[in-house]
Amino acid sequence: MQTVILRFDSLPSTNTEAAAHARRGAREGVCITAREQTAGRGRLQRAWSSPKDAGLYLSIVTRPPFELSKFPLLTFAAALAVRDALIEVYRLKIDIKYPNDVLINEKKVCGILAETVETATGTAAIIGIGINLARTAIAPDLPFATTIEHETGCAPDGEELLHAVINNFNNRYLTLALQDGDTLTLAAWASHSTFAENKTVRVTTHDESFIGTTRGLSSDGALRVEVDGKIKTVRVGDVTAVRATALQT
Ligand code: BT5
Repeated sequence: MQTVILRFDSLPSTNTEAAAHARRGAREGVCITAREQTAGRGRLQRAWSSPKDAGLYLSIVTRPPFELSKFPLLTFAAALAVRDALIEVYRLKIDIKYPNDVLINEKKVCGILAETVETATGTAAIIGIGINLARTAIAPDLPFATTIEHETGCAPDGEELLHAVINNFNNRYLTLALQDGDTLTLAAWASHSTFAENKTVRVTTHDESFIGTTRGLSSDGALRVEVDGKIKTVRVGDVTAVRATALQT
């Protein structure tokens, strides 16, 4: 994928802008970035804190050559790419939390929002990535969030990280597009996420909340969670780690 970066000072959301470009026929590899987002979005219309020059806010237009059933794995490919980039540039120890968070020291440094958009030339997928660079990226009311500045003690170079994320996403995307790309991507995700196996987690969906133990990913990318000896398959919702002490109280 050949990337073209379109830079904006301020946008409501780079994902919304990228979707508009895709509808107008933008080709795969168009990457929208903004110095700030005034209406940055997470899943379920949650807000993504995006103050000026405090984070990387980018959205890549993809036109996947594979079947729709593989699309959910784009989020995994993006999380793996962010992990690759953070290790390459900052040598940080990174974890990935199901389904769309990249963590440092158990705190969220990056969120990913993959969305599909119907266009005249087929379904495009917009891969939105937000990474907290400076301490000012997050308000104190986000205790489970962190920034690269906080973790490294240095003001980060967003430009170097932007290129590392794009290059690594290209590689992970090429892998996903292979015939056995789903298997390869799921295996890579599972080997780099402490959430894949044997982790006690709380799962919260719109209609239930339960605690169980993770038992890997299913072939379509759902998280398998064992509860009272039975496997529940989690496709949507929030997953958080539960500490042993929290279970006792
Ligand atoms: C996400 O949603 O984590 C996806 C975030 C995707 C943001 C990128 S930025 C570029 C592109 N353009 C957009 O408009 N979006 C994408 P979710 O899993 O629903 O998490 C949202 C929750 O994370 C919020 O409800 C807050 O609790 C928390 N949060 C908000 N801003 C944060 C930040 N900057 N860092 C860490 N956590 C944050």
